[in-house]
Amino acid sequence: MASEYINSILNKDFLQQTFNELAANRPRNSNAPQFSYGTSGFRMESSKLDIPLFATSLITVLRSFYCSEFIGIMITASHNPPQDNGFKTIEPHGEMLPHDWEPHVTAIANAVYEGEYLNFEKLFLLIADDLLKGVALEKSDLKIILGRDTRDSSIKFSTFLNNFFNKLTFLNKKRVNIIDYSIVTTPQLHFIVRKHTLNAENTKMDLPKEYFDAFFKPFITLLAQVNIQSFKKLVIDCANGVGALQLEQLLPLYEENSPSLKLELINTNYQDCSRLNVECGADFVKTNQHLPSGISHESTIKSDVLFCSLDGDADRIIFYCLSKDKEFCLLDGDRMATLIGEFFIEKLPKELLSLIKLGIVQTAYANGNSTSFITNDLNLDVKCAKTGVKNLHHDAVENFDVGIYFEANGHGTVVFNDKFINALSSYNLKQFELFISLVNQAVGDAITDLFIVVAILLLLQLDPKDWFKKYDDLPNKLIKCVVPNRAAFETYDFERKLSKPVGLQEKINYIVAETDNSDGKNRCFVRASGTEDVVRIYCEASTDTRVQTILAKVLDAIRKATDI
Ligand code: 16G
Ligand code: MG
Repeated sequence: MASEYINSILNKDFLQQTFNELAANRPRNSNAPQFSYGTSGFRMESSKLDIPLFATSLITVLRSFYCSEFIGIMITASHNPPQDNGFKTIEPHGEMLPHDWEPHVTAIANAVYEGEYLNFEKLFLLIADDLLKGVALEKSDLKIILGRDTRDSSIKFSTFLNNFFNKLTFLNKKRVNIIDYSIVTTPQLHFIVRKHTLNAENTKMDLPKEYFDAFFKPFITLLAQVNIQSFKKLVIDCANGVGALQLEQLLPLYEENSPSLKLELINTNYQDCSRLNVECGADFVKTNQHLPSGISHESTIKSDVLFCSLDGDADRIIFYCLSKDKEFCLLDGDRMATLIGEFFIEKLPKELLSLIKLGIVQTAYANGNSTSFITNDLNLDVKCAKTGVKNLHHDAVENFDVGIYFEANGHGTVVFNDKFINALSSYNLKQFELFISLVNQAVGDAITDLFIVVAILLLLQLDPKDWFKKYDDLPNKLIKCVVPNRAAFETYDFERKLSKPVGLQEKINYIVAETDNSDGKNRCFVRASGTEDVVRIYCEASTDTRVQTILAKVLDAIRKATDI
């Protein structure tokens, strides 16, 4: 039985002591949080994270035994404010925790919170029996890779994890291998966990070198082949996060090659964690639809500048430029997906395209006009997935030979299968092959997405302003509403409709239909956030006034339905 083996290797005194400390620290009030491990792991105010950290650590032990490979833990709260933090685990090939394991992490966290020590231990061992059935545990080692973002609290959590794994088991030291990569971007950690697995490498690698060799070198080679005309300067807003640390290492290497495209890094103060994501970064720019702080006047007056913003852990990116009239033009995830789709259509021979399934995966948040553009102008297949990178990733892999997936908020990448790679190899398309080596297929990655977008714009000789003019976004707005219990909001149809609270969807349908909808473009949906204690309301329509009208009425309907 797995539980007997796990039971025999646990350092129970240490586990009990850790449990006691956590139990003593947990807040005692009637608004007890119900923890939930969702698409982006656990994420909340850092002082409340001890118990989720404990649950994440235990499930990582089980997962490492189960896979008999390295499992990663990333400590980050992405675009959230500096006082927040979070954890998510990374699978041996760079994926996220399998969906069916999520309830077990949630169950452990909630059992600890309730202070159910005996039940907790029983629960943990039961989970072990359930999940590790038939696994040859005696042969498995405990192999864990750690990474963290630049938050002050990340150091504390990382120290806890190093300690915890070293003391938790009675396994012989040789069988406990913890590699700490310290400050890294989330996609870098996905990349390096995968690399350890593929190379069967048990010792620490030179991460910056491995990562830059994989993605940055081909980018430089490609730049040397193109005539840089469509824009001359790229301003990169690093959100005062880990992206700054990584890109600062890369900049001197980039400049050695003196390309005529200038790179400028702004918001690079990752040493001061209180500035992380403040007035800058991908989420700030996407939500507020205006420039972040830190952009020089000179950059705003020149016409040949492209801007972009990373988020706090550099797994998403948003581009933008200024029109001739200096209006802000947002080039979001929808625009990146359509740009990449167009590039594949333009550069691949028709015959090759006819052999493969090329398509785009979006979420309900994709602007309706981007979806129409994909269907009507690009003639590509488009699928809708539930929010969360792993849902889009899954659908892209399942449905397409080349699957381009992006959330409007800038999370995304491209995945190719062997059928495509084999088909491509029978054509002599060296530059295209170089291009696809820029793609981090493991997970959406702000730095590699940056290389991809810049490469496409240069290869297509496309001015960012012309990229923006490919289609017009429908006016839209995303707002949030605090409700007593967001779990009461259940959705179906890829989150586009509510099944609960009962009756609310009918009201939303009525509001959407009664507001002038002569062109049939009105659309509004409500879903519970997976990262904040709120529900989100998205609306788009042909005019701002319609958007505002619908949102106000839907907000009112939510308040009535939830008795606020
Ligand atoms: C997380 C997800 C992101 C999603 C967002 C939605 C990952 C790596 N990140 O940041 O894909 O768009 O949550 O947040 O999966 P929400 O549930 O609060 O709207
Ligand atoms: Mg992020």
